[in-house]
Amino acid sequence: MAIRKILTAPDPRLREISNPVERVDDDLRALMDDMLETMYDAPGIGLAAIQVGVPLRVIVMDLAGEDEDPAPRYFVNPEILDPSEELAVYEEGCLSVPEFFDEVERPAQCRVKYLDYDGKEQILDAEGLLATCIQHEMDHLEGVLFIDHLSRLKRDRVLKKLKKEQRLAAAE
Ligand code: GNR
Ligand code: NI
Repeated sequence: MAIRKILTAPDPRLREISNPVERVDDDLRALMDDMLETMYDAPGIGLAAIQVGVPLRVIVMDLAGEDEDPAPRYFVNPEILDPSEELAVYEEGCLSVPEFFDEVERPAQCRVKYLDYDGKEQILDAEGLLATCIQHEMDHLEGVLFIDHLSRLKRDRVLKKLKKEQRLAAAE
């Protein structure tokens, strides 16, 4: 396993639409293992493959609390079914938009159809943070960041700050 570098906005690769996985094989499991290790190291509660520069429809997640046992989840080719009309607001953050958090409104519940770590089809009913996190990660697969759900003023302000930080880091 290896920790990979997480891309940060405005890296254009984060705007790519990720491709469906054709087969859940050992190569794909090696990618998922790396993604999980990278996510734990960051630390974060979810990670989409494009965040490490791989444009495949793969997500890893672990919502277990600090004093709970690890509970890794793997989603390959996920599809959202039956999003609820009821909405919920969560304060979101993103490893690709470091040090910025804001509230985003999304369907409170949804169902996800996906392939698991072994390539077996699964259906999961999600609510609360799980539903929010799945939708945040699904957005990554379409090249969408959580700041795209905010006002243009807020989004442009964040992107400008990130650009400046990257310019300063590159000049070191
Ligand atoms: O670590 C993360 N926390 C988080 C908090 C609220 C809503 C979504 C997330 S996902 C984020 C990790 C990440 O960037 N995943 O793409
Ligand atoms: Ni994110």
